Amino acid sequence: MASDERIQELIQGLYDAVIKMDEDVARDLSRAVVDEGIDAYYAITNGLTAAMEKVSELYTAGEYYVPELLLCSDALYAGLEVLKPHITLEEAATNRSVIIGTVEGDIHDIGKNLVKIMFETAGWAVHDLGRDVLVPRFAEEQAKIGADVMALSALMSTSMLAMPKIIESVRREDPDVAFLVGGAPLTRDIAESYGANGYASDAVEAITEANEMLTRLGK
Ligand code: B12
Repeated sequence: MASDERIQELIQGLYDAVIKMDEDVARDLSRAVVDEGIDAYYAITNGLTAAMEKVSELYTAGEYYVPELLLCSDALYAGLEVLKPHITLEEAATNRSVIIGTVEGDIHDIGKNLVKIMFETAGWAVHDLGRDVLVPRFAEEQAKIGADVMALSALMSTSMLAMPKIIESVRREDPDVAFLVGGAPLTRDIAESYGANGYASDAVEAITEANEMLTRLGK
C-alpha cells in the first residue's frame, strides 16, 4: 500500500501534468496510481479534474487561451483513459439506461464524459449523443431507446437555456422519462425551475441522485 506521501506526490504530479499540458506524464503517473493500488476515482477528482479548476483560473486571468485549454484536456484524457477501467463504485449493477448529452450550442464535454464513465461503471446502459446536441435529437433518441433517465450537461449560462426546451419536448412524447441535469452554471434551484427531476454537482453524486430520483418517482 502506498504511503500518504507517495499518494500526495502522485496526485500533485497528475495535477501538474494537466496544467503543464503533459500527456506522457499524465499517462505514466496514472499507471503508477493503478500499480500502487491507489483509488482511481480519488486520483481523477483530486489530480486530473482539480487541475481543470486551476486551468480555468489561468484562462480567466488571460494566461491560457483556447489552445492551452485543449492541450490541458488532452493530458486529462490521457490519464483518464488509464484510470477509467479501475474506478469502483458502491452502487450495485443495474439494468437501467440513460441517454446523455451536452446541450445545443455547447461543446464542453469533459464533465459530461466523466458522468458517462460513472454511469458505465455503475452498470447502466449509456447512450451518448455527444456534445452540441440539437434540441430535437433527445426526443428522437428517447423514441428509439425508451431510457429511464435523460442526463443533460451544460457549461455555459447561455447554453443551459436549452434544457427546459429539451425537457418539454421529450415529455410531450414520453411523460415518464426522468431528467437529471448538471454542469457548472446549474444549481438545484435552476434545475427545479427547468422541470428537471434531479440535479447533481459532480459525477459520483450523479449516480446516487439518478437512483434516488427514480426511487422518488416510484420506479
Ligand atoms: C475546458 C474548457 C473549454 C474547452 C472545452 C474542451 C472540452 N472538450 O470540453 C474549450 C477550449 C473547447 C472551451 C471552449 C469555450 N469555452 Co470554455 N471552459 C473550459 C473550462 C476551463 C473548464 C471546463 C471543464 O472541463 N471543467 C472540468 C470538468 C470535470 O468539470 P465540469 O464540466 O464542471 O463537470 C463536472 C460538474 O459540473 C458535473 N457535471 C457536468 N455535466 C453534468 C451533467 C449531469 C447530468 C450531471 C448530473 C453533472 C454534470 O460533473 C462533472 C464532473 O464532476 C471552463 C471553466 C470552468 N470553470 O468551468 C470554461 C468555460 C465553461 N468556457 C467558457 C467559454 C465562454 C467558452 C467559449 C465560448 C470560449 C470562446 N470564446 O471561444 C468556448 C465555447 C464554445 C461553445 N460553443 O461551447 C466560460 C463559460 C461562461 C458562461 N458561464 O457562460 C467558462 C466558464 C470560462 C470562463 N470563466 O469564462 N472551453
